[in-house]
Amino acid sequence: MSEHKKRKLETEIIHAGYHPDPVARSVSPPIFQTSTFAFESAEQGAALFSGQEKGFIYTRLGNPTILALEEALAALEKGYGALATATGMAAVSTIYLAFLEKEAHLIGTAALYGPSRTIIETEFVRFGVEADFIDTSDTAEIKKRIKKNTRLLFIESPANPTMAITDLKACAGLAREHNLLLVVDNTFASPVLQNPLEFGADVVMHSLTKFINGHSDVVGGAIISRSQELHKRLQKVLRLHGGTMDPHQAWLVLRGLRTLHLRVERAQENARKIAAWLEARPEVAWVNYPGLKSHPQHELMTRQMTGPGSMLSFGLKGGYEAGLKMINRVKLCTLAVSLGGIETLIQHPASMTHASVPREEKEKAGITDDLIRLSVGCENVEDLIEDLEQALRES
Ligand code: LCS
Repeated sequence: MSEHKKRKLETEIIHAGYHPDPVARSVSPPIFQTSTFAFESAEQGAALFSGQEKGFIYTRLGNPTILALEEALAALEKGYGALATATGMAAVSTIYLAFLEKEAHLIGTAALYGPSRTIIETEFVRFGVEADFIDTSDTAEIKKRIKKNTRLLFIESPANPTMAITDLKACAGLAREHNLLLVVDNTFASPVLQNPLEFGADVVMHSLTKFINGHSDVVGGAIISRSQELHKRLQKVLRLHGGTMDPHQAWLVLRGLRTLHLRVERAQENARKIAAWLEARPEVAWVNYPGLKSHPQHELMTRQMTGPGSMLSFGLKGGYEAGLKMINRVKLCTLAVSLGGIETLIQHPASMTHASVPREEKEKAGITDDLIRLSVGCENVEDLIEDLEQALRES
């Protein structure tokens, strides 16, 4: 990202989507906590429903507080438009419903967030949808798997929890060549570190629960599209199946969003130090962190991200048993799933976030039993290292 773009982003994070209301001129946006909006006349109601007139009708179809968040997200991801959803999984299911028809084929990153693949393998399979979940950091392998009925290339990069990185520009090239849609789950990077639409992706999604809200107190999701056509298609499906956001939820996410760059930068600084420290420890067998030279896609990360972020995973020489002991011994880090909040969280993906993925598939995706995931927060880094050290000492 150029200096100019970074400068623009840092100001947009604070201001995008804000339009002072003309009556009270409140500096914080109002929360329109209403399910429905009054029509001036029967004629106006009909005009709003037919689309002849623009305006709010009913909160599942749109609401000013939700719109403020959507405008901010569209600006940060440089998209045509954004849709806020009830959760990250509502964003995933809306995308699948909108673009997968009966007997369609999807290619996805093997190390996806567990439920993003489980919903295909246990639910969409009922409609004949088939999928190949593969190592998408290998572009040649993606090319081999493309079939006549392939519709979607669903990439998570960096991936949860292996931190594998996929070449977005190469994927966009394959998508154009084979007439597929490229969707990128950008949750782990956030718009501060990566803008997939700039590399040619068609649709970007987020679990807003993570970095964008950033305070582990709200769930939410978002879908940002490159074009009006894609946006309209997704909007239609979202409004019909009803996975929309609530106005109060949107307000909370918007409040969290306003400090996104500050939190991401501080957490990343901490993660760089912790990853280097872990890599040097005698008890540690391996560390997956895109900021380390030992990461297989370190060079690719520097081309498509502005920084490696604050998520990492590692394994101990003592394997699963030692890892379990360690995560039971931490005191400052919290043993919990989720990620991207201001506090440091530690968890065991094989038995927690990815428990729904069959064991054999987990192994293939690199989600081994010894893998521990760390979402580094914004605490003092020396305190975090002290905590990890005491937890490691007797593992
Ligand atoms: N995409 C990614 C990359 C995620 O990490 C998650 C949730 C989702 C989508 C789904 O979002 P949600 O519906 O939860 O807002 N990831 C979680 C995790 O790693 N631990 O707990 C949840």
